[in-house]
Amino acid sequence: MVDIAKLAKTVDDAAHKARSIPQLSEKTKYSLDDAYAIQSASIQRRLDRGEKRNGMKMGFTSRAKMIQMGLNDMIWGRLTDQMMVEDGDTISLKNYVHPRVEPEIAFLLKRPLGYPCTAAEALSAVDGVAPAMEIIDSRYRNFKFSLEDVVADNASSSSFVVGPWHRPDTDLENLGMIMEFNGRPVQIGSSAAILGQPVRSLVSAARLTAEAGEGLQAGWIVMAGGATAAEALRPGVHVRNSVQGLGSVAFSVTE
Ligand code: OOG
Ligand code: MG
Repeated sequence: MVDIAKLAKTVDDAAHKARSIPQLSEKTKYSLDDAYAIQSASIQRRLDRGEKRNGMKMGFTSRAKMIQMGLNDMIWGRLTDQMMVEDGDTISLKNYVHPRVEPEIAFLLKRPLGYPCTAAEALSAVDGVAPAMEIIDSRYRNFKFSLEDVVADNASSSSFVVGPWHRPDTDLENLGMIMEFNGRPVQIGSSAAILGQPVRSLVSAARLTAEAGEGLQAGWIVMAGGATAAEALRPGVHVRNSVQGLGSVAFSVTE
């Protein structure tokens, strides 16, 4: 029997204290279902500390991300209010193990979204779309993991930052995305890299959360997944993601 509660405490403690741990699978054999149960229990520990659930994130929705991490299956994770960084704020590396940043698109839902749904139905539940960035921070040493390990670790979720909201009927099909460190482009991509079009990621988010018996809720933010490979953060960088037609979102990094 896999001790879900114990493994949930292990990943939650590592995230809470920003300390790296060996991959759970080194000592324990567990399934993908177990991994999502560990994730759910670890998020419950955060909710028990007073955090509020405010969304979900999709992972490995682009080829660039799959290639960078060597995994081919879409995954998802749970977001809380404590993970949210205000646009323009400064984060301290002290709160992370080895954070990386990736350019994303975010959706804000105005009503619950179940599954099955078409892309048009998914869009009709959207209140706004925004340029965004996710700060991922695997709790595993050297940012190395199996599919089960990364799922148990809440899909490397650590922080996310969302820029100005735009009307939900904004065309998201093929928007240029440029992520800069101190004004120098470090990753260049397109929203089309996210499953061909980010709305498909929202449909997948509806499917995966419905399969988990949760669904997507009104007021939630859905992060569609990195459009490019992620970049390691270092002290002194000012990070900006500019998305064609959606403006930009930024944050700074200190020691
Ligand atoms: C896993 C999280 C993947 C994305 O946007 O593809 C992800 C990782 O790369 O550590 O957030
Ligand atoms: Mg991501």
